[in-house]
Amino acid sequence: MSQTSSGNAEIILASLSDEELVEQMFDDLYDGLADEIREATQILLDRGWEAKRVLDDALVGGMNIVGVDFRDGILFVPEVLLAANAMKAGMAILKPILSAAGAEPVGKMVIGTVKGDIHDIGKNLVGMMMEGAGFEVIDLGINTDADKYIAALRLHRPDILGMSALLTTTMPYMKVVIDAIKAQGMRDDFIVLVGGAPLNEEFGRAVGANAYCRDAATAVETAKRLVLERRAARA
Ligand code: B1M
Repeated sequence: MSQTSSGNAEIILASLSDEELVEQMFDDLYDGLADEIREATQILLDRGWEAKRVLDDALVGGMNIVGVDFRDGILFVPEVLLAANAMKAGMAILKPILSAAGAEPVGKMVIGTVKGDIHDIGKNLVGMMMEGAGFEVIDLGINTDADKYIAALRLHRPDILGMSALLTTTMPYMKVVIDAIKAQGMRDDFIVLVGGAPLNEEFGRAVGANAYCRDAATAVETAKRLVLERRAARA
């Protein structure tokens, strides 16, 4: 049973309808209430919601509201950090379910947020969805420089390199990484996928990536398709 900070009234999350609960999750994400998000995520799963639906309709939906108010100067960094933490609490419950595909890995991906950038929610989401689709994912974390990417590519020999950037000031670093990989004579060894809110297809082409992925689902589809094409071409 949880109390939320919405007003002074105690709200029993389990007593809410699905629709009310999702609305309440939007409020609780906004207020950065990790315990409530954890509990509500579990309630929706217990009610038979698919993990992907909880993620898309409740968590990502709520985070979009936070993003708009952050953009408009209604929320500030500390509040957004709390919201991000609350989202992570929900994601921690969903992750093992989304990743439960098991079986032989479909392929391997090294992923990281580029140098100068500490946004990792989208990158983590992509990693989770890729794991859910059967890929092995090696996550290099945030603020990843070219040397770290290259060391990981040499060590893990993945099918895919994934890079994430959320800032217009950090997205050009993707080209630095791709140029560094080219300089090492390794560019053709990997599929390079890029993503992040400020990017688009044109940018992906301009930096020399194989594809730009607008969201986690697109990343999974694109990764599967390109890995299959590459294996077919090499067979
Ligand atoms: Co930041 N921030 N932030 N922030 N932040 C943005 C990105 C911003 C758009 C907000 C705004 O002004 N509206 C703005 C960037 C503006 C710009 O560059 N044009 C911004 C800013 C300015 C900043 C700071 C500079 C603020 C400051 O300090 N003054 C600072 C930067 C610090 C740094 O990185 N050096 C900063 C800090 C932060 C927090 C730390 C407070 C926090 C991050 C917490 C964390 O990640 N652990 C934060 C947050 C949370 C946001 C917003 C609100 C939400 C981002 C997010 O998590 N979205 C964001 C506003 C917004 O985007 N609406 C904002 C949810 C996530 C699921 O979506 O990351 O887009 P997204 O990922 C998607 C797709 O893009 C794609 O798939 C994902 C899932 O569908 N994708 C990939 C992403 N990566 C991929 C990689 C792939 C494939 C697909 O590889 C294959």
